[in-house]
Amino acid sequence: MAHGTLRVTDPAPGVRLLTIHRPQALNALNPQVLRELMQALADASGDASVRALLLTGAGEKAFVAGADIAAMRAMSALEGREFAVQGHALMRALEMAPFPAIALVNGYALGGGCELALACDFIVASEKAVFGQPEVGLGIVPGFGGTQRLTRLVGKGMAVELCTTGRQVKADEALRIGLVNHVVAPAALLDKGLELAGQIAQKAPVAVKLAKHLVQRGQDMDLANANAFEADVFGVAFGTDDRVEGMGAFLEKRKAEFRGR
Ligand code: DAK
Repeated sequence: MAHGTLRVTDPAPGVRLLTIHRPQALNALNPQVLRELMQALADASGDASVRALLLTGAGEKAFVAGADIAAMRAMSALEGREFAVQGHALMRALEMAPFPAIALVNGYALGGGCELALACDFIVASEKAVFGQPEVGLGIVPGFGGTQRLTRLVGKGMAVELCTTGRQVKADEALRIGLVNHVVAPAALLDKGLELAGQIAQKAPVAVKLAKHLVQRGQDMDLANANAFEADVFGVAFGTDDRVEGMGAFLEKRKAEFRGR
């Protein structure tokens, strides 16, 4: 399916692929892109057959080169506020989606593009990926949660360095500092995403969803409360048919057939 700035496909069973498609502006985020991403995410979240989401950018050069600077320059204060609300809602929706969302970063992921990747559950990069928060060079600060999500992922020192210098980070350094989980050749990026999404799609659906939410929501809790939350959610997983099937299949030495119940 094609929205104006988005390509939506299902390249493998259980896998939804969203490709931001504004190559003439290096896939920069304008209000239309945010709106269409939000709609596509809502569609995927309401579709129980979607088990994992891949998010990438069209073309060879960019994942997303940031928020659209031309669009932002023309915004009134009220439009700027609306853009901020839209962006935060999208980032939150990715985190709360009922399936893991994997950013496949194929090139530049700058500013809002880096923040979009950070809002996914994890990032896989091509060797051509470049990350950065260049906002201070434009007289602004990261505005879609970048200061907070970057800090949680790479730690305070590196986050402050990157957000105050605007320094760009290439794929090998991104791997070293824990910003991305894997780096692969550009031609292998989609296949790596499909491999990981395929592994997720084979596991028990409810357990996958719960595991993602435990990590996402637990990171904002203190350890004692997060562990108590985990114990409660463990109890929920224990009550599923899939738990009975998964343990039974192991003991009977056969492949489990999960039904998401
Ligand atoms: N916005 C609009 N157009 C962009 C763009 C962007 N972010 N990035 C690139 N383009 C356009 C270029 O203008 C150019 O258009 P034409 O001149 O061909 O019409 C085309 O894409 C190709 O770009 P270049 O010719 O510049 O390509 P190069 O290979 O020479 O350079 C580059 C690639 C990625 C290094 C360079 O394009 C670049 O530096 N781009 C800007 C990167 C940047 O500063 N990004 C951060 C933007 S600030 C907010 C929340 C969040 C944000 C804002 C508000 N609120 C809460 C309200 C986020 C802010 C940002 O992301």
